[in-house]
Amino acid sequence: MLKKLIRRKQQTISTNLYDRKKLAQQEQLPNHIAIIMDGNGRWAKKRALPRIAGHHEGMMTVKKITRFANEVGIKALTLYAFSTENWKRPKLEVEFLMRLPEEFLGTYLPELIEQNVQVKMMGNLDSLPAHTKKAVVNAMEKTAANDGLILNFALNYGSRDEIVQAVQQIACEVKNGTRSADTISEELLNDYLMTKGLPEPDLLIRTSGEVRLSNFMLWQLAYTELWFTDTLWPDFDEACLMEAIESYQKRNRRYGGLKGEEVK
Ligand code: V07
Repeated sequence: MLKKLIRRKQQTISTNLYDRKKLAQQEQLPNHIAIIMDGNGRWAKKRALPRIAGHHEGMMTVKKITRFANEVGIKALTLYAFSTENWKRPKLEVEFLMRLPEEFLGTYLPELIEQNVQVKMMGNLDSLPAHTKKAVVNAMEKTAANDGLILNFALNYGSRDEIVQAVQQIACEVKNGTRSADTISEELLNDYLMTKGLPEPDLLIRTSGEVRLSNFMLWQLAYTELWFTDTLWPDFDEACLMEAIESYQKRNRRYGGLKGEEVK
């Protein structure tokens, strides 16, 4: 009896989610969602588990959310997996984190290929351990021709670093005479950032109750809707993502009568 009730409850939940998904698809969806996946350590601490258990659970959430975003019809999903600051963490924790891309891709790459997902990276890949770099480069190569969801991982990424390296490249061209300073524009800078070719995020999600950007996509988030939740990343699920999308659509509806420029 209890089992039956539980099953019925689960069915209601999934039906609701199904309906909400269909409803959301009738409106303008955010093309590009970026997520700061915070709260993995706190999730583990609450359960008296080591921090790495939280990171591992967080990786499972990445799979779940990628699948769902693809089903909904999101065009690009950028996930902040490792910041340039994260090297300061204890050595064993960093070593564990650097194994996660391999583990993730080892079990999930065939499904990503099958689902037509294109894997991309932004960040400095050259200073990653060789085994990590090999796994992510292989995933990018194997999915390069796919034209479904773009799954963009920020790995060893920092936004100020990104802007500095773009400016350095442009300055070099000015210095050696291949470019004149008056050709420097927002569009040009876009072309030198690691998000070249990607649309700007329409929606930024940060989990775990922190309300700051932590050096993430500072240039690209200029006009992005921001959505914060107290939910810890390992507890984040399909219903949470739907809630964020619905909130984005509600805000968009409110601005419905305005032209693009006025919205900005
Ligand atoms: C990491 C799990 C998610 C929460 C945030 C911290 C821990 C997936 C990846 C990954 C990266 C590249 C790639 C495939 C998967 C990952 C790191 C940490 C370093 F091609 N999750 N995840 N990478 N966490």
